Amino acid sequence: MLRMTILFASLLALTGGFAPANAATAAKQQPAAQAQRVHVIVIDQMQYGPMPTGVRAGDIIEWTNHDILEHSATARDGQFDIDLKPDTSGRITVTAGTLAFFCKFHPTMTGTVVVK
Ligand SMILES: [Cu+2]
Repeated sequence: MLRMTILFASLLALTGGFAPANAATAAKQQPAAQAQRVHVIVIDQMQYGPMPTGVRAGDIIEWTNHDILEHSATARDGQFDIDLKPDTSGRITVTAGTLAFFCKFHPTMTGTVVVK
């Protein structure tokens, strides 16, 4: 019986789980298989620091403002608008796509993160 279960699981893995029930199971198992990671973007001297790479859907992007001025992380597509007073942080959980953002107080501050 155990052997049959293992075989069945292997078949599911091979087929990629096309049936809705299998897809739901795979989706539930995903968070455990891929730990959620936090990617920090430091703001300093009127700039966003280096953009994180290797970001996956479900990860967290955190902006931390080390500057003496207030900044923001504002999505170009309007999905989020985080005000960041000096020495504060804000975070979002990302979905797949290209995350383009800027500072609404200083629009020359821009950043882009690719989420896979
Ligand atoms: Cu700013």
